[in-house]
Amino acid sequence: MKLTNGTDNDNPPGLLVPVGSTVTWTYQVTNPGNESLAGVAVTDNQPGVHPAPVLTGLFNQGDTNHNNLLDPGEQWLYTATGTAVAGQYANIGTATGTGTVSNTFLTDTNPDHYFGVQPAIHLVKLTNGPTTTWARPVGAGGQHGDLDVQRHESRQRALEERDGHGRSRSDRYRPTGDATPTGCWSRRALGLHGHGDGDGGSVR
Ligand SMILES: [Ca+2]
Ligand SMILES: [Ca+2]
Repeated sequence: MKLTNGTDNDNPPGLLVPVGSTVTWTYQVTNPGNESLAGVAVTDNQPGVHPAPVLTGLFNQGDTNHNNLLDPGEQWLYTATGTAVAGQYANIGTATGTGTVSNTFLTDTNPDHYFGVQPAIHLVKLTNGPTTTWARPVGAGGQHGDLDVQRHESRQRALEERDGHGRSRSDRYRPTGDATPTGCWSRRALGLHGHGDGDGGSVR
């Protein structure tokens, strides 16, 4: 059996790990038969992943009788480490050994998976954007409909709020006798910049 950070993940996505963190793979090799095995070795299919035996002295930690044979009931350990990459990752461990009586070559494989997570955040800040499109009222009487009246009043309030000297900028730019019957002032008279002149065009 092969584990990632101590957990078994035969199927994706597997364990979630931070990108750049150290990943530890553990390979547990057992002998479910009744014949001792010699020449036990473990490999991994991913380049750069090299399983090494976990030793106690000169013997594998699981070689309890210190005979260098994987006997029934023993569990030998191998381990390898790597650095987590982003996204889905999979690798397969392979254990091999040979029966000491039958001389049969045996092999077994086990996969494991992790998913490297990488946090991110993104912000877009705009000034003077996006462009606002004003709809011309349908069926409104006169040169200015209700929407136009609201737009002019809103822009006048904005101008007045920006004036820090107690007088309305709209008053300063408001020429005598340029008012429409609805109380709107022409864009040119108010010093506003934009397309159109109260004609329902785009405002920037
Ligand atoms: Ca042994
Ligand atoms: Ca596994």
